[in-house]
Amino acid sequence: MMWKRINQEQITRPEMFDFHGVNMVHYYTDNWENIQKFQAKPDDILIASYPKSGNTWMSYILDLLCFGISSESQQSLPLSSKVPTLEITIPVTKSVQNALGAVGSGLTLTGVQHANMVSTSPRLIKTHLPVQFIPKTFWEQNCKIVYVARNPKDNLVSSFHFDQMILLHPVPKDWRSYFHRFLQGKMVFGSWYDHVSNWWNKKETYSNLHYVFYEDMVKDTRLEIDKLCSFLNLPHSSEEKDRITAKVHFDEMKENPFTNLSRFPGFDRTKSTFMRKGKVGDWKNYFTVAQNEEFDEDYKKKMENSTLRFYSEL
Ligand code: PPS
Repeated sequence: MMWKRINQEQITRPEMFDFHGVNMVHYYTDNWENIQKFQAKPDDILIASYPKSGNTWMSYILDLLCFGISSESQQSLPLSSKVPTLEITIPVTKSVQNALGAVGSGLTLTGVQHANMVSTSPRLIKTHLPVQFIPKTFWEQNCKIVYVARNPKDNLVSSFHFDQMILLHPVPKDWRSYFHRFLQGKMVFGSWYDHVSNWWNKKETYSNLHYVFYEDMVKDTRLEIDKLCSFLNLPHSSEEKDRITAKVHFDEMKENPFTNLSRFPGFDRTKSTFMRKGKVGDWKNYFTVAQNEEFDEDYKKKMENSTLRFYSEL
């Protein structure tokens, strides 16, 4: 729906730059003042993650949990229309800009405008921002936040494929150099290590944060749905939770045009596919033995003081 009106010709591969100590691209910083001034509502649910950690999967689960499996919007609206990405700014066609009342100077649609157009209650809002960049309104309103984290090896492999297809990110060079970029934290949205650790530490001071692991979702989706229902105080029947578990299976989401982003114009689909594999342990098909050793050694150093534990195989 929304994506049809994006002006693909104006999407050009950006450069990465240092933004307050985090590597970013302009598509996620152009609207910075308005992002920081964003007004959250107390019942907003923020779905946060490092890129390629299962945010879309979590968004769909929450959409079904909050609005029901047979709601009208399930038959008519793509997930990406219902769950705005807070920090994004993308070029849109003139008719969309006119319809928005010519907000802003360029022909763009921002995640903030999009979020303000969402009329559901609660609103589900997606972000990949590191915790220190989250607009203060979310903390002030004590919004519920779900953070999804994925083991770094699969995260790296998924990002490598994604960056080849997404026009909003710089083109990755070869696998070898991309591998080292990840270790150095030279990724869009910054270092994986900082992202997952800083969000993890936030749990100590902010109780409305539910931290979920992608690997747990793969291992036992139903159990994670139970935990989400408790966190969100959603009284679903066991049967409804079973139905939702089936509906959010990778194979279902891959075939579902409302969840597989098959219409998003910011992708070069000759390079990869959005619903790629959805597996734990795919990294073994890419890491050499030497790379795995280098990765593990570096990981130990970076994460030695963290209580975070990841599983890179099931
Ligand atoms: S994005 O573009 O940063 O928002 O990507 P994100 O949605 O966070 O993560 C994409 C990866 O999640 C996988 N995925 C799933 N895995 C298992 N089950 C389900 N239902 C599911 N839905 C999405 C998706 O395939 C990407 O991982 P890879 O490893 O590339 O397949």
